Amino acid sequence: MKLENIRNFSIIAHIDHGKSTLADRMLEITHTVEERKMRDQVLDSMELERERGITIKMQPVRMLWHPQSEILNLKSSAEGGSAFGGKNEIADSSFYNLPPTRPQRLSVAMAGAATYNLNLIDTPGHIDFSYEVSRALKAVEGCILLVDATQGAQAQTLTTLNMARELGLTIIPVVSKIDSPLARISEVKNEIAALLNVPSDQILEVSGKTGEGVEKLLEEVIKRVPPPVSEFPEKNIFRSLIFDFQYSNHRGVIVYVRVMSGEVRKNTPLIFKVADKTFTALEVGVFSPSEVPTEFLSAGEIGYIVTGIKEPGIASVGDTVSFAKDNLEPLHGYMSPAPVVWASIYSESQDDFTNFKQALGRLKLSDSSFTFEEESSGTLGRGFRCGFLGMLHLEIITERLRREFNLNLIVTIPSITYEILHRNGKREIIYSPSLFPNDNTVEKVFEPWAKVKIITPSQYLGPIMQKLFDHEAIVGEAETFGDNRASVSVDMPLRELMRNFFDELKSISSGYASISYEMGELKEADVVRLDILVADEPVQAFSKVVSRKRVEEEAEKSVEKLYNILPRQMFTTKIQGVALGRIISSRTITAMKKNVTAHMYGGDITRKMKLREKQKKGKKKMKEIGKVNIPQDVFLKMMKSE
Ligand SMILES: Nc1nc2c(ncn2[C@@H]2O[C@H](COP(=O)(O)OP(=O)(O)O)[C@@H](O)[C@H]2O)c(=O)[nH]1
Ligand SMILES: [Mg+2]
Repeated sequence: MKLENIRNFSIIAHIDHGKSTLADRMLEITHTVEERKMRDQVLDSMELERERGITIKMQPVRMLWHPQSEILNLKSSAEGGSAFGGKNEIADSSFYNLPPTRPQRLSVAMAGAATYNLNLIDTPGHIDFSYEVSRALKAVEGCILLVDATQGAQAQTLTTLNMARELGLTIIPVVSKIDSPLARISEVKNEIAALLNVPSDQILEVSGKTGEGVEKLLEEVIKRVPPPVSEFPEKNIFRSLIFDFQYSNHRGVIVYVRVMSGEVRKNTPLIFKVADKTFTALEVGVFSPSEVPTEFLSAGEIGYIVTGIKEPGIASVGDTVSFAKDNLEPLHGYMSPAPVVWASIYSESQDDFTNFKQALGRLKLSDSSFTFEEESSGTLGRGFRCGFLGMLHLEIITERLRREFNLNLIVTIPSITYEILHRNGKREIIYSPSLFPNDNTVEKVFEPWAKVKIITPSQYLGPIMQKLFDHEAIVGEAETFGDNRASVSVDMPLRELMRNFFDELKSISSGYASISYEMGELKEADVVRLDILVADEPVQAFSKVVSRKRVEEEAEKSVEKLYNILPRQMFTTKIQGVALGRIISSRTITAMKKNVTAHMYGGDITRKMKLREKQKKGKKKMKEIGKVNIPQDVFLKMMKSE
């Protein structure tokens, strides 16, 4: 396909603003998906995505389209110019006060009844998956910034907007869900106009539900988004950037690439430049939206290459795939995202350890943002310390491990990392609360802070400020924009952000306030470790690091929660919260009544049982902590913050 006829764009928006539904209509208009195969949010193909109604992974799709519209088929070259020359101010990115970093080739004649190759990448909207968005944006020249007419601009709207701006992409602002009786079209347009600094009549309107405005939007994409340019237009020097990959049991790693120059065909010897590993392309193709083989992939296009590579750890996003004999520098890749929360995961039975390890390797081949490292714990055996981009990411990964690999897992209470400065000057990073030092060797503790942006209808500002105060936030500037919106910038300990702040914010604002954040600096923290003991044994998975001034409240909460969810045992069981060497909170679960011998379990027998348990360690099921049976779902419930 000629570069002039290619457009690469992405849809970005806050979660639920209608990206995937808009993509559905585009797939229909361009006849990319057969009618009988069409279903709502067809690009959300993962079972979990469909069940929860959210997009987790970006999804590229190639659409071939022959626009019917007069505007695009104007015989403009016959007029001695182009429809997109200086006359058409919409096509000029400087109009949007955006840096014109991408070369624009709008003067190329686009007249006639051309067929366009439109490469769309649908993206997730939740903050935990913004790494997906950042990668998608590196593969395109423009994006549709979608804002829900019933919701207005939200925090993630700003975050994705800033990402797109930094990359110098053409931004097409669009109001979605205009069919809804709750739509506040002109109000929301004013908000976007203020955010983008554009006149509100330049903002398009669509309904993904009825399809209104979608064809027009596609035409605007062709008009406003510049075609891609090739790094080496004259020669066939194949170079492509990996922005994602998948794993297939028989075909190995399948890399998703944006071709920067040249063209590639099946059976060509290629190389992963950074990993320095050669392979032969088993197949090349495009997404339609499922993989469809093509004869070749050429400059400007988005598609896939089947590598046949089955070893983990070779393919990585941001790497360059080029001809094996290429001796140029690799393309500019991506920064790996730093995990935000950590949790340790153990298979319930140690017999599953090998399977579990394999499963993690496989999962990483479809989610490059997930990290893991082997560790071992006294009571839980061998497991993995895993890093996640947020709580939803953690939830999705553990759920996928259970479903896709059929594993029974114990997940510890998630935690952020702390940096300890010991009295002897040694610095240490602590990933797991159960390893947080409990003695007086600690000089100082440092913790990460987050830079948080909150967007809310102005009337909720008061209660939000109170919440911010409760969560130790330092409130910075607050601005109002549009008719009734406020944005507040705050710094907050990441620990406090993870302490259910998202849910609390949602509930005090009736769901209208939204949040986005990035990691900030380390600051000194006043925190202590809280252990939960069951029948006098600390359960490592339940340990937490909490603010010193909230230790009592937290101890009571955890003990109470466990008391309510732990099944009764054969004997009376004490649950205690212990911090700083003292018992802070305690509850006792009485023994099961039907067991007549329950009252006979004295200290002696218990001790013997403990001994026996220790001997059996390694063989026994991991859920047996000490002498108490803690079912898997108790770990899951304890892991969730509320
Ligand atoms: N009324 C109306 N609802 C819509 C429209 N587009 C999407 N929705 C609904 O909004 C919700 C989120 O849509 P989805 O496309 O998954 O949003 P995404 O998270 O941005 O991909 C779903 O319940 C859709 O049915 C629209 O144009 N009009
Ligand atoms: Mg979606």
